[in-house]
Amino acid sequence: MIDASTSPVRIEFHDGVALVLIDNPPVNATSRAVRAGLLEAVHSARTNVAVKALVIACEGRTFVAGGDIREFGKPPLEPLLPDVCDAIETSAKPVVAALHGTALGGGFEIALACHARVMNNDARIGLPEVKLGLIPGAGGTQRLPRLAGMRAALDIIASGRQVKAAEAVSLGIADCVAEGDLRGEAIAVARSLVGAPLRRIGELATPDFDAKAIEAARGVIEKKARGQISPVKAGEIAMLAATLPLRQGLARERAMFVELMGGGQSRALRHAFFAEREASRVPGLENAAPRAFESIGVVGAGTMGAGVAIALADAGLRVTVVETGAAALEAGRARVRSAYERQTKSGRIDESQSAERQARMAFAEGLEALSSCDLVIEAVFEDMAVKQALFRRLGLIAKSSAVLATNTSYLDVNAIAAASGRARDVIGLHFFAPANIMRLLEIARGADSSADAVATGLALAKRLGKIPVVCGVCDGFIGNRILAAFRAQAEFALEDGALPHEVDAAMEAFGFPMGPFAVSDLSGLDIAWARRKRLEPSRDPQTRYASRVADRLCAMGRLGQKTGAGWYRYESGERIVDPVVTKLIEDVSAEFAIKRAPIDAETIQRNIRAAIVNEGAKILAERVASRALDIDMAMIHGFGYPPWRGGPMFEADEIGLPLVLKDVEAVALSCGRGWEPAPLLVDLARSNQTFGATV
Ligand code: 3H9
Repeated sequence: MIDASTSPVRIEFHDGVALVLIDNPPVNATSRAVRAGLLEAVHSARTNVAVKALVIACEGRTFVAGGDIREFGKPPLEPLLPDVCDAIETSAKPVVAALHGTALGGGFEIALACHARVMNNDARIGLPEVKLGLIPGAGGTQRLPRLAGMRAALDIIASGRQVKAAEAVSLGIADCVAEGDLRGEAIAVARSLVGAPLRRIGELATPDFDAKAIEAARGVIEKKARGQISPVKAGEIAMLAATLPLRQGLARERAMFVELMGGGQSRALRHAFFAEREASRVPGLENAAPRAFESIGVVGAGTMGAGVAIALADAGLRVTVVETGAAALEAGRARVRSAYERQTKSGRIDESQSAERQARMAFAEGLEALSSCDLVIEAVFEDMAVKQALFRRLGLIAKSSAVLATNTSYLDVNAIAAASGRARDVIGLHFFAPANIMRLLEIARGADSSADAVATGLALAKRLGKIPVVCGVCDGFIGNRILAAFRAQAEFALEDGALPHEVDAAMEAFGFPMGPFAVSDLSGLDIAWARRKRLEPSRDPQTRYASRVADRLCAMGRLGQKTGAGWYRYESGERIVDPVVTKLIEDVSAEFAIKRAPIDAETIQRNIRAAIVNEGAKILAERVASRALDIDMAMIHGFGYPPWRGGPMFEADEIGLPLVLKDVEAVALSCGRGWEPAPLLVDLARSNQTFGATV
């Protein structure tokens, strides 16, 4: 018997309809108490003659958003959700789901067990289990294909995407959209079902799906999954709905759910889920209140500045973009306009949204236009003298409560802050291009940055829907510093025996969306070249230099896709392996007496991975990052590290290397004196980064 005073599920009676209300903040996840409460509600309705029908609804911001992820990986506690769903579906009295917010995972599965679904206009449904390395485990894979057809179900299940109410109705998933009072309308629907034969999804005919279509669908899912298991398994199990009776299908679903729950990919994705949320809770900043911001200034309307301005306007903020001259300003305005045109053309937003967002932007010449802004973000040319001159003026022009942020990728935030004369107001806000798309936002905390200025950066990230990673000041912060170590390994591989397309293929097989050389061609080789030239005087001659080939490509004018050639050649947008580059690489190897030998994909992956982890360990040891999870988030959200691996530091911990990464002192020791090579990874910090070739 459930204690009604403590249960998160209670019942209200509305003239023959039992309104079952789940109240389990923050997102009404199906914890054990919720499952028990729901089951009890369905059972008690069975014997209560006064109850003719039931409606399941939720208090708070959303309908049930899924199984309780905090319970995952622990021994399952009864009653299990599939049994609760079973009790709902087999109920002799009609049960209707009233959906608001996001009915996800187990929440949507509860709704699928009901005999009808009523949605709020702005509600969404979805089965995001694949994003946690799982498949739906409470009937979703078997009921959704029966309800919406195999094609739509496969798309929803394997992608994990959220479906809006209008689409849900058009796919037959929702019975109707409530026009006003959701619960009232759901109660009316429930009443209308009393006495009529109930439509149980589990009893619907199995969906049509021919073998050829199955094969094609499997291929599409596999390609998109890029090494992630759960979308492929989710697709396979959902396809069983076409051939197996419900009970057998459910049993197969449950077995796969349990198997994946115990696997490494789900562990990694669960780590990523919680790390994403933990990233904004920075130790030491718990009591720091962000400064208020509504109006934001952006200095510079180049690619980065325009992208930042778009991200801000998209989030409903007022933006003033400034440039130095009329021509630059007009070019910036055109850049923003064409970005919005692309978005409307592709259907991401409609004309009125585009107009509304652009109406929030003002363009002005001269910094004086920023005097009333709450926050100013600088995105000008990457040059210390230029940035310092700018901050000197901003320090005087910006209002005293304003936060001043630099979007520098590599320069010393402390030196920029000092120029402003008000270093406590200055932070780094490092966006990644395209700034309106990429989710990572590095927030660099200078030596004198005040806690409330950093908290303002965190609040901005939340407003923009970005993942914030707070870091200290160093060359490249977290992300670009690790990228440099990654790229160095990739370039050593070339000199030692591999070719760009082999390295790219190895890293794509590892799970990166694009290999490092393809990325380099896409973003252009010139920025890194300029940086190398800047750092040349301080380069340690004892350390192996990675970019001899890259330097020569740049000198040849091969700056990547924009010049039609870089690490590859480009013809009609197609990437082609170029014999000129192969010859150049072989010449460089010969010139430096490096005996080339083939390098297999596994070795390339292992060494690049080791370089990333080693650099991450140093970053922790130097306290540039305060937690390993910040490094994982930077790599996943800024650099395409496969999320199903959980990030490099999580992965290193999983395989027992480097031992105690979270313990900064131990990392400092291991970095300084070297740790024993682990079975999978080698310590490249000690071996001077070679692939074992003769150097
Ligand atoms: C599943 O359902 C399996 C079933 O098929 C089978 C079972 C047998 N559990 O994201 P937010 C917490 S798999 C526990 O910041 P938003 C979250 O950690 C599950 N906790 O809010 C955070 O806590 P804190 C399928 C959860 O408004 C707080 O809620 N479902 C869960 O930006 C607020 O979260 C999913 O994968 C959970 N399921 O976004 C849905 N969900 O404040 C995952 C959230 O301590 N959740 N929390 O950091 C989401 O996508 C978003 O949270 C949601 C709200 C869209 C719901």
